[in-house]
Amino acid sequence: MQDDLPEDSKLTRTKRQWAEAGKFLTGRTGVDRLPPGQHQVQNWPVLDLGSQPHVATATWRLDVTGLVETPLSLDWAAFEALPKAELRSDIHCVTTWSRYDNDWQGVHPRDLLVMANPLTEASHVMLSSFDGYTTNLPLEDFLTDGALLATHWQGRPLTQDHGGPMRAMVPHLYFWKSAKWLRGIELMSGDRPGFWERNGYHMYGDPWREQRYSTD
Ligand SMILES: Nc1nc2c(c(=O)[nH]1)N[C@H]1C(S)=C(S)[C@@H](COP(=O)(O)O)O[C@H]1N2
Ligand SMILES: [Mo]
Repeated sequence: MQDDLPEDSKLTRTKRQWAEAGKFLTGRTGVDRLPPGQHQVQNWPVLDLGSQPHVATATWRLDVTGLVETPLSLDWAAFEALPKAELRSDIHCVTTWSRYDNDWQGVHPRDLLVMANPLTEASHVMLSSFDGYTTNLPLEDFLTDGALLATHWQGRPLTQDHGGPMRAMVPHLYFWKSAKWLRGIELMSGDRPGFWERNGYHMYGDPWREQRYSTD
């Protein structure tokens, strides 16, 4: 037997990458799939600050600013020209509902951010939205395979109430980190609280560690 299989062999590395990626798979069954304190819903609740801005694609823009070599300001056509991705994820909202098997289409944040040439100091992002909402997360989390700048849900364009024409979707964090009607992405050299984070919510928000509030 190969009990001396090297730690860094190609095979071991590949398997390890699969295992790490498996953290974000949604194919798990049973209690493992539902984070602590959550319950499953079949509908898709709408949560916002009381306004659902109408954002026409004709005037839509997405800005990438802050610690980047090449600031970007894309119109809808430029955004549509980026490579498309599809993925399935579970939603976990801090208000305790979880919704399984959401099929999304959109653009991976990393496929956009690579064009902006982030500076090495950039460690976090602030997402800001057309309704004035903001939320913060580590750049690394925003660049994961699971994250999306989502334009479609279950095969249809994202409706206005759920953040259409485009929203962030970061399924491994509580859903308040997934800014609807996304308008801007600012790269920062440290963490800074967004709207809910200033109002008692956790700076990171991992549903599996039940990081709901800043006191957790
Ligand atoms: N722009 C914006 N994005 C937002 C919010 C908001 O009020 N404004 N609410 C957040 C919260 S608290 C949640 S739980 C989810 C809700 O998304 P949904 O309405 O599509 O379920 O959006 C998040 N993104
Ligand atoms: Mo939420």
